[in-house]
Amino acid sequence: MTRLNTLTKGIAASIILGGVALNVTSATAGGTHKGGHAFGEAGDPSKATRTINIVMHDNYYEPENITAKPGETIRFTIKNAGDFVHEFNIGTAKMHAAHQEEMMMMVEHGVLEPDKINHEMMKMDMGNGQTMEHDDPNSILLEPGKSGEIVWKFTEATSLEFACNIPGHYDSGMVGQLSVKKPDS
Ligand SMILES: [Cu+2]
Repeated sequence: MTRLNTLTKGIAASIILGGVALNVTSATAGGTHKGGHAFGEAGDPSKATRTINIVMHDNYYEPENITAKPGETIRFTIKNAGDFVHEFNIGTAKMHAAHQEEMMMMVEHGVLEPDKINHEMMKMDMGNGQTMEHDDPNSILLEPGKSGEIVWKFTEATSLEFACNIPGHYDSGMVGQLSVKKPDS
């Protein structure tokens, strides 16, 4: 049995028994905590100095490269122009790898369908006060035709990725480079 199957069974058990804490959540993946990350935090919309429009296609982003400055607050407006559900998630490559496991479980449990998000299932308490809901300020999950926005404050110079962690999408090219650097470096 693969590790993933074991994790999946763990979730199913939590739902049925209403017990056992689940260790794999977006809140803990990559050593993050609610609302804050080493590379930044949820931004104050009134402090956003720039808006970047992102269009999500099957399976790539437009644009595929973004540059931000340390200390800058950016408003990202995101539109899903594809036929499938897509995600815009800002993080490190390591965070995305961890998130891909969660997304796989969501698909296996029917929470995520190729072109649809089962919002009611997402809100289901897994027995430890945690849900599969994606309310992390660094990510947004959109159904086909939907739009949304994220306001993020970048704090330090670093190399990040924006990515879609729905099974298969990252590997087929749904990832872009986001470099946070001082203007003259
Ligand atoms: Cu995608």
